[in-house]
Amino acid sequence: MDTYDLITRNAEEVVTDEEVRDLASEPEGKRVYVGYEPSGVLHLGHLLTANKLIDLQEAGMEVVVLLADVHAYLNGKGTFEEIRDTAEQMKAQFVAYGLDEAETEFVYGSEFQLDEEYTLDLHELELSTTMNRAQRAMAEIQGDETAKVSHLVYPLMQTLDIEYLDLDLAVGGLDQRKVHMLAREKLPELDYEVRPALHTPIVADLTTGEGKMSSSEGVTISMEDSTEDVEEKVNSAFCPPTRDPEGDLENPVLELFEYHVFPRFETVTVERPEKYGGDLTYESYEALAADLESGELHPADAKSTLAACLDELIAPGREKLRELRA
Ligand code: IYR
Repeated sequence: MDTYDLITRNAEEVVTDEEVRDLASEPEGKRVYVGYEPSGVLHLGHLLTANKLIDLQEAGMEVVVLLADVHAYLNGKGTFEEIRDTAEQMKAQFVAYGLDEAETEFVYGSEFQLDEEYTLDLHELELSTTMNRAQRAMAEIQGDETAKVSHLVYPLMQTLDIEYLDLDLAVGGLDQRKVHMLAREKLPELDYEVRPALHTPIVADLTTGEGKMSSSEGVTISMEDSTEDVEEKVNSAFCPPTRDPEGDLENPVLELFEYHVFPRFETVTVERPEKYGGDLTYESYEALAADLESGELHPADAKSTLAACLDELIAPGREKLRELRA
């Protein structure tokens, strides 16, 4: 796969394509990051951006994972001590999942976000950004709670992170796009460079095929799930044999194959008894999706294969989490 295709595979959008093509022409040593509010257990939402980081590492880029402790604090996720503990566990799970510890720079936000220079830049941004603009940037991150002043500071800090971590590309789920657009507008006002952004899709809820899969709403799969939990959740997933003709509903089973399985497995084998046609081996998501659509691959067989693959992907992190909690 060529470098641009590897960098952008499974991305929902890149801003701008031209800037990302530039990066792809000389990826070595370019710094890219995802920031995560520490949370105790990684779920598929985290793993989707982690898959992108693994692609970018493979493309020769330097990967930075920001453990955004100050951001989590500003977003009401607990006391600072609780958040720090959770961040340690989160880091261990990322490493177990496949982010090479030696090649990945894990940074706590509090390591640089409390410095004087950062703080003064932050105040400058506070002065030039309307409350309305900051609030709009946070709409998809903040949840239902009434906005606090902390929620307005949050996207301004996320903007500065891109400069202070000396990044060439910001990566995040589509829910981060408004913050990244704010950053593109604001960084030049402080005489800092504009950086491109790459956004991964938001995967639909497992059971309904609607909306957004996350740990707070709907059903997701996390590092806490046992093999049986994974099987049960995948078995009850929405999986119409053909994609919805109206296009409103996603097929979450296919999405998981596309965003979670094929990026991490060279081939996927569906085991079937001889009397049902024997095993099927796929080298690409497209081939599997076509067979599901044509009826060659039964949804039940697709699901059992998906459950086995997801279980294999989360097993090392699940083991790590067990150790940490023992
Ligand atoms: N807003 C992210 C967390 C976060 C991301 C980045 I990129 C930062 O620089 C800081 C925080 C979230 O919603 O989890």
